[in-house]
Amino acid sequence: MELNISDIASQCINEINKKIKNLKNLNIIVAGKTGVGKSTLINYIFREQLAETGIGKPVTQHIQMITKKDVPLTIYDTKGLELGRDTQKEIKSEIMDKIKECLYTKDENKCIHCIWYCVNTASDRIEEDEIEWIRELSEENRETQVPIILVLTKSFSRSKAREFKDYIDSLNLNVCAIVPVLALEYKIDDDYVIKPYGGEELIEIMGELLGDELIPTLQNVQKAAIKQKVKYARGVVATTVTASFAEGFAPVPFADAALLVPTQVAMIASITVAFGLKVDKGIITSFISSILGTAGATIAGRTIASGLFKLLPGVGTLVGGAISGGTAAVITTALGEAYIRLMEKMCLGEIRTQDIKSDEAMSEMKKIFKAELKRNK
Ligand SMILES: Nc1nc2c(ncn2[C@@H]2O[C@H](COP(=O)(O)OP(=O)(O)OP(=O)(O)O)[C@@H](O)[C@H]2O)c(=O)[nH]1
Ligand SMILES: [Mg+2]
Repeated sequence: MELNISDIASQCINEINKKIKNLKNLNIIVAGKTGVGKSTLINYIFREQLAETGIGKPVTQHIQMITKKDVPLTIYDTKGLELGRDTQKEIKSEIMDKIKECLYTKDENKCIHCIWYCVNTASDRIEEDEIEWIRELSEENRETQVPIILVLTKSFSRSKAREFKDYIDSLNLNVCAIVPVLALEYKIDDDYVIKPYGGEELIEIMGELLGDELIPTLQNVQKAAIKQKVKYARGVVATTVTASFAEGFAPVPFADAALLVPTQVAMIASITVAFGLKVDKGIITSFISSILGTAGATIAGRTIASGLFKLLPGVGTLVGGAISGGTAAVITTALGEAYIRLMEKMCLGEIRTQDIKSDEAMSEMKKIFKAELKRNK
């Protein structure tokens, strides 16, 4: 039995595209007075600089819809909350209409899943009219139950943000969470810079609020919470392993190690989609080649097995020359973990796409894979 690396890479790409096509659309309303930092927040949290480069289209007088091709996300940006009571009332009913309209179509892809209301921490106050507005909105939203999150924008000072949060907490507004965020680094003079933060917390809370079917979308579209991506991807690995190689797994002969491939292809595809990076066949090919330690286009199942067992002393002397469920699980976990590390490094800019074929990157992937094999065995 021979494995064709190019072939497997193609399978991965197909599976990735299929999964991307099947992602549900996530729909979020972002509200708040002008200048509080809504657009900056959107660009910080989501990939593709949505607020700058997305296509904005007015849907009602005060609501603009932002979308971008190949991003399964729709943002409704509200305009005019600072223009006084009458406009605020109009915006509230436009929001409620939107929520209800989407509910009635019963189209999951159109439902409003969450509202972010933005308040500027730097201004140090939430105004009376905003408090009223949030109370009224949550009252009208009592049956529709769209979760409302208060985002404290421009939280340059963490301690000030904490105080502000405590104060808003004490108002007992009917909201799911209050999250301080700094969406853009803040420079104090030339010598002190506060880095953006709050994305991890906001995405973690979103993950708790959204239904399971929207989590892959959330991970795909967000770029501000790498830890959350890693956590989710580890979950994918764990689920794959338990679902495929738990008890009852019929041992696979060494030479047929390729039988594990479809499961592993699906796992790699899910992880890729969660990271939302542009991954092409070249990247996958390099990854597989480095893991298998081969520069050739094909590799025999037996060669892989013996190579692996060299890396796994003790497990190599296997029952009847076959790979057991336990070994399949160890190998698949190590594969998943190594791929997650690769994705993470690409997200953090530690490995650039064009460098992936470099000896350095390849040997690093191999090193991670080996270490994971040892760790999981
Ligand atoms: N340093 C820093 N500046 C911010 C942050 N958030 C917003 N700003 C700045 O505040 C100004 C207003 O931000 P926007 O994101 O345009 O505010 P907005 O709510 O979209 O405003 P409208 O579209 O007019 O309603 C811009 O100059 C931003 O650069 C932040 O987290 N850090
Ligand atoms: Mg804006």
